Amino acid sequence: MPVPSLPAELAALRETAVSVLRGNDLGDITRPSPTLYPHQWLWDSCFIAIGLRHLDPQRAAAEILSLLRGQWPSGMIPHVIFAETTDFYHAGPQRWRCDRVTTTAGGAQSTGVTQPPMIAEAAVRVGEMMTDSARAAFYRQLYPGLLRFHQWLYTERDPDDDGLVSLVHSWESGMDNTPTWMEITRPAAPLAVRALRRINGDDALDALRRDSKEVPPDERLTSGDLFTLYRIVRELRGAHYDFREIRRTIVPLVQDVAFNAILIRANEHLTAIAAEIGEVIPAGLRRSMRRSREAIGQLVVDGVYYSRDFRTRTLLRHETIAGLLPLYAGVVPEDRVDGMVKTLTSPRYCARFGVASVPLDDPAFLPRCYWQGPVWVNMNWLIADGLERYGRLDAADDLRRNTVDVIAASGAMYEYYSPLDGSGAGSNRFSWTAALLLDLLA
Ligand code: 9WN
Repeated sequence: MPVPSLPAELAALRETAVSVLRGNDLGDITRPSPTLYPHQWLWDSCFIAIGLRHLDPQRAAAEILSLLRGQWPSGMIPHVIFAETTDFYHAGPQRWRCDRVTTTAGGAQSTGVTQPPMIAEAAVRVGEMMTDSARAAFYRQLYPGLLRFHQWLYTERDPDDDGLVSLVHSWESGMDNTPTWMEITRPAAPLAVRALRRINGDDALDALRRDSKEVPPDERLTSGDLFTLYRIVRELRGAHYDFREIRRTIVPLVQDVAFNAILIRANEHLTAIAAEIGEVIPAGLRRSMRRSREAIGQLVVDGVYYSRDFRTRTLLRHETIAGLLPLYAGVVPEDRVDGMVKTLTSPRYCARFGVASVPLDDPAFLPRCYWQGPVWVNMNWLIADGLERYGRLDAADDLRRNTVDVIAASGAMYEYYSPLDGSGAGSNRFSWTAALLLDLLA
């Protein structure tokens, strides 16, 4: 691929991004980070493919197709497919008892939950870089598995035909400790966690955690929250990952607004993929797709989109970056768009370095703590795409420029950045930051 002509500083940054992706390349999958995430993650691989397409479209297509190796007979595509590497990840195969449950059709070991369905978006972006015949071949390989995944999302996770699919773990949202999820998750804390915390405070719990060697623990989930997420994994396994059983347990069930927005957009792409290769989307799925576009309108109050508790159908009134993704889905009525643009470019969301994951005036806001405030490059990318879709080109350009600037300021591909001073945090050499930078510079 020809390298675009860039000023020297950006050309060097681009080289850094390329070297990060090469360093994290494990063959036909890319790990998100060399120090924190040694396996394949669903939505990471999609963002990674969107960047890799500028280097090697076939390799980018392989990144997407490799997700199908993990597909379960039910149609689910898991959020992590475990690589055969030394496992230093805190929620690896042992946490999921992969030795006892072989679940994927291809025999790969995986988690039992999914992640935002970015696959169709990534496939279309990669397809844009291919010849017509190569694209058709790629789509034909991908389509059957991708169709089953979208069907599974509705049949399994939207049992009452709401048009909104429910998530069973905050890891499925991709935004692990976002305040919306933590509030609904905390009541499921294990008894031992509550007892230990009462007797010895959080220090005793901190001593037990395994995930915080690379990153200061106060920049990640609290230990209590982490152990609660592990407990939910146990509950899900006990319920055989079957939604009809899960809904009878203590597992929090959320109609997550970001996940559903991404699904709505993915449905459009899946429809385009099917049309291109002469396939017809089954009528049942077409009905669900239509219902979703209408149902997301039930999540808005006073111009703000929220996630909803599946059991009580009450809105979880935490304003976060997740509520901005209906722009990306293209489901925001025109008369509401300017209000949302004003919000996301206001000091509340910071704007200088992109969009903060939690507004600065939220009591939960912490500038360097994971999904509790930092700016994430994938979120900026999705929101900029939505702004462009609505013709708000200046706002989209500003957001993209600010995203490149925040990466350029440190010269490093961090997992996330402080919205206050742009400092990098989390893992360095993080793949989707590198990949989406390549896309922004193309
Ligand atoms: C759990 C890999 C993943 C991202 C998520 C991010 C983080 C994992 C973790 O890392 O989640 O899936 O261990 O915290 O929140 O969005 O896909 O980069």
